[in-house]
Amino acid sequence: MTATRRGFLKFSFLSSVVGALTGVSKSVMAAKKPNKPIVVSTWEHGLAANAVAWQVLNNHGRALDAVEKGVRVPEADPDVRTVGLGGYPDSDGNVTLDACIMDENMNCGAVAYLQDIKHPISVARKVMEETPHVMLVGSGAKKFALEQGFTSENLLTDQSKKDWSEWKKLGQQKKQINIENHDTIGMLALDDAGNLSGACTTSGAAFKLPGRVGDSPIIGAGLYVDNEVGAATATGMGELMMKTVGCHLVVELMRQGASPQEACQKAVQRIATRLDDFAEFQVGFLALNKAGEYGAYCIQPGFNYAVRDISGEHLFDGENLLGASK
Ligand code: SD4
Repeated sequence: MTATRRGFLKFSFLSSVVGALTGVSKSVMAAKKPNKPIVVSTWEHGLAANAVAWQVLNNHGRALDAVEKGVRVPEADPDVRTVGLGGYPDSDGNVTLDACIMDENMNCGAVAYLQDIKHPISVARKVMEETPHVMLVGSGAKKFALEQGFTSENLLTDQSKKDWSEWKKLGQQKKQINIENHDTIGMLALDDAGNLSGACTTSGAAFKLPGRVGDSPIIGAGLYVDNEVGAATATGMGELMMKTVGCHLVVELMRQGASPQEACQKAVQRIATRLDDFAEFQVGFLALNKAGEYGAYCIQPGFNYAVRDISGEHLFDGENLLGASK
């Protein structure tokens, strides 16, 4: 047996013993050198967002700065229809935004039902850094944003107004299941220093009941980061993630040894075994661990996610429960 092979076997044996003792995933142990820096995010618009996050990461910047800067890209893009400017309004025609952010030290900040402020993620970061609280909502969140120097602007674009008027004309009573209107961005990053952070921002379910808040600003439901283990974010019909505290579940599954891919799959399976109506909705989970390994899983075909690391930029279809990938 060659020395290299003996060395490898010894490493594998030690890895499995240490893994068994500490509960650290085999895949984490197997990765000798973490794949860092790396950023992952939901949907195709994640490509442009990742590109901006990558500039921060590639310059040895902090994951927290990367995810904030990254998700500001779709927030400012009127063509991304369920985030920030140009997002679909609620059933009364008001654009209301939800967002949260979490760093490597368990610090987190969130805003919900925020109106007229284009970058809810940056307000969420201010809540995290400038207040003793985790979440501000509605008029209080807006007042805080204005005090922090954010400007008030109309976020209802002509296109969104038109779509809302048509929706009203059709007299659609049933809230949309978010299979088509799914542009929430959740982003996770691992920086050069080996620290994880995440961000999630959305205008929520299109034409939602006024006052409705989904999973995206709820720590544990739409986003969770534990710097010892990994991070997860979600997209789709928020009520399902809220009922199962989905992203916290994904991170805890990784803590128990699941790879990011397995953890996302198990979390979707939990939804499928607990919630009778799950097949009417889309839910997609995306996860990243400390080794820079990532994975995703969803209920319906159609969910994709963007990855940027030293190997370049990639767009992958998420594996799904109910059908083949598109
Ligand atoms: C929500 N999860 O408000 C958000 C919507 C979403 O892709 O993710 N759309 O329920």
